[in-house]
Amino acid sequence: MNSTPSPKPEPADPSQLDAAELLGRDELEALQLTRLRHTLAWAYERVPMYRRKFDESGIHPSDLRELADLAKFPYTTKEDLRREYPFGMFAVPRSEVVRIHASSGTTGRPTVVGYTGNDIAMWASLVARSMRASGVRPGMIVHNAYGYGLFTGGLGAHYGAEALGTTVVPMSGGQTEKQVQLIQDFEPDAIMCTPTYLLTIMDAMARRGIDPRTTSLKFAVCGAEPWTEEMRRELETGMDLDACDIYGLSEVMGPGVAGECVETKDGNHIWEDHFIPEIVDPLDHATVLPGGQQGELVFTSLTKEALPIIRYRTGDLSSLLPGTARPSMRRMTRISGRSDDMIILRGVNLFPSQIEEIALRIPALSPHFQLELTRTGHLDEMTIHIEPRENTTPEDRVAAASTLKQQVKSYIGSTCTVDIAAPGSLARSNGKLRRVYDNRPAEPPVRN
Ligand code: DLL
Repeated sequence: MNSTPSPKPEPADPSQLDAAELLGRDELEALQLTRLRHTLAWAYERVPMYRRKFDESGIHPSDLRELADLAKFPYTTKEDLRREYPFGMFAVPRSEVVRIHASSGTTGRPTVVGYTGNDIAMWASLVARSMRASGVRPGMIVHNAYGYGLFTGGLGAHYGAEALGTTVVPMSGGQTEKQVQLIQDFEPDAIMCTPTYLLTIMDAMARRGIDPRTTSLKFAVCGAEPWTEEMRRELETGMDLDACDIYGLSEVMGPGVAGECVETKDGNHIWEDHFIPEIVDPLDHATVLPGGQQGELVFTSLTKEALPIIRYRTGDLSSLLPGTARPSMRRMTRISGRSDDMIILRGVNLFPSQIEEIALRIPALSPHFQLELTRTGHLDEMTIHIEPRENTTPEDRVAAASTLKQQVKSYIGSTCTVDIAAPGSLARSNGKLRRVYDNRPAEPPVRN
């Protein structure tokens, strides 16, 4: 059990890294070009949708001479995948597909993805790589609280944990009391779950009289939803562990497209030996933006067999930065939000993560909040329902509400109402937390 603060986390020994993590940028790009040529041809020859789209754009896989030529190929969207529901995107006979996953698909058909045995092995190796970067080592016990099932989180993390050589506890999401019990009993070194679910577990421990800083947990590998540096601090100090980010999406593979290094904690390194990232203008999609600029992340797979994905528009807003702990692999900045999660309030664009960032800097406020959007007449309104920290006085809470309102106005430019909710009254996360409740009528207001 930890009783003193953890020492500074150690980077992985270079001898334990995958060979590709140590390549120079030129060698990496040469590998990317070879793999990209193969993938474009593979997709064109085997998936009618790609053949049609390439032909319509007047482009052929043989037109790829250098990596920059990728920008001449058409994008793939979620709509393309939905149209091919269920198995039209597969580049191998269905009998060679060993696993199916699907997105939750809150609206419309879900998107279905498939994997060959090689795809599963590649995916497991990249989740293992991400976990190792985040401090997890062979021989550790890993408590996996990502949901098992069609969601890629549970099984993706599970296979990665096995590939790394850890002992995995396949807990899945939910049953929070049982999670707390098993963490007490099995003494895992690491936990994998969404950041908001880790918060739920942390609170459940405290409710049971367990100091969350005294458990065996030393590392958390959190992803699947946006979170902020403020949330990282909340989890790390509240549980005395190192929390790193992990990114991915089912259409591109699942968790492990990119992972964060524990020694630098400066954003996810994209595993560029398997995926090429681009940032494009989220409005016109025509322009590929240079390094450092914020836009929509687009990914191309380089080694996938069952579902090669070419220039997939993720809807996630980020920017690309040079590598640090893995110098040849670029990093992506934290996802500020998905383009479709963006709230447009009286002409101002905002993301729930911006509210998280501001609220968590106010000592009397907890990380438990929801955003409710309503419309009165022609005016959109946002109410932030947020729980206070325990042991705060009614005066602290009133003052915190007014600070939050002021700071949302000055940092984001939106006027809002703040409702200090009763402690424990807001829905808790079981996985990906829903932050926004949009109760505005479907029709946009008439503009003068
Ligand atoms: O959420 C895969 C995953 C599982 C990633 C476990 C990490 C850990 P989907 O359900 O297809 O796949 O959702 C993908 O989730 O496009 C992002 O909007 C969001 N997302 C995933 N990871 C992060 C992250 C999984 N680290 C969608 N930060 C993506 C912010 C994330 N958003």
